[in-house]
Amino acid sequence: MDTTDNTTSNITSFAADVKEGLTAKEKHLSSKYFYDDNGSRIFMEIMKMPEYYPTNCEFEILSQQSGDILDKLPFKGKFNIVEFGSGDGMKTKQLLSAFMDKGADFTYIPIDISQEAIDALEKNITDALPNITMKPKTGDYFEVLGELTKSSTPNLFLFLGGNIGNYPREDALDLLKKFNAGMKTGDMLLMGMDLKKNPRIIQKAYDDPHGITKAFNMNLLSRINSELDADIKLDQFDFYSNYSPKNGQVNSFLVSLKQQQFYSKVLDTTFYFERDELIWTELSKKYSFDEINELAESAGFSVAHNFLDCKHYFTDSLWRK
Ligand code: AVJ
Repeated sequence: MDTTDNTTSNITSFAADVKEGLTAKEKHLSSKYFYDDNGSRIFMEIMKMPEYYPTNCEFEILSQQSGDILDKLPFKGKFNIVEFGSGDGMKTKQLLSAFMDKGADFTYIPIDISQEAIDALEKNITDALPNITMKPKTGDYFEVLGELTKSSTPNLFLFLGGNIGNYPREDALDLLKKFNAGMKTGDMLLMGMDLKKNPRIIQKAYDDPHGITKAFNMNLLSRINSELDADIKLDQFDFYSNYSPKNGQVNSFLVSLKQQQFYSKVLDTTFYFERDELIWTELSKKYSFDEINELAESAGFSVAHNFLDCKHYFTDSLWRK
């Protein structure tokens, strides 16, 4: 799900980040730690909720407009489709299948840090598309990027799902500049980005009535209990999420319901909370088209086309280096 870390994230960086984040003046835990096995399962539940529109919107775009996406690519012959953080491939399958129907000559290279995720994806894709040429890679995005620039084959990079929204502006720019540095002139990037829209729609997607997003956040505390041998009382924390239409940000928090403390044996540290003290867990940024253009240009790209769902909630934004 994330570019740098996920289920296989090593205990040391999780431990160090928990210690830093929960002793900071404004407490925080990174959303990249949502996605252990349990968290990934909860995220799949989120994607099935009617309130969580991004999945359906992007599925619609890729089911209905992949032919148009192919038409916008400037490539003459063979090309690679390189995917960062591919998940279960349900949405990507739509694009790959449309490209194959249109006779495109490509190699599909999904990259993920988790071998388990890559194995599942490979089976899922080859079952549906037995004729596909697929060369999955496990490892760090940027190591793989380095290898790809050495070959003269042009690349279409996929960064779907709206993951870029989890990065604060400076971090998003850093990441996109690194992508850019790993690309050749003429290479393309298709980026899923969630758009600004009626604030009630967004609010409901992140503060759902089923409590699934709450469970997703609470999983961070469960991870601390099990991986860092801690004694957090889960029922003494609540979840709060808020969309601000002024800055386009959904910010999510865990809230300490009373003055309390917990102890982690692994960290040999006691952590203290005031009543109503917040732990910031996630940013999920929503964009305007002006912001998309500005972000693309700041990172060295130009926007070739925005592919929108019928409600105009979400864009797969096609960028050219
Ligand atoms: C997977 C990062 C796109 O920000 O919408 C869903 C994660 N968080 N509900 C998002 C998420 C709360 C999701 N991304």
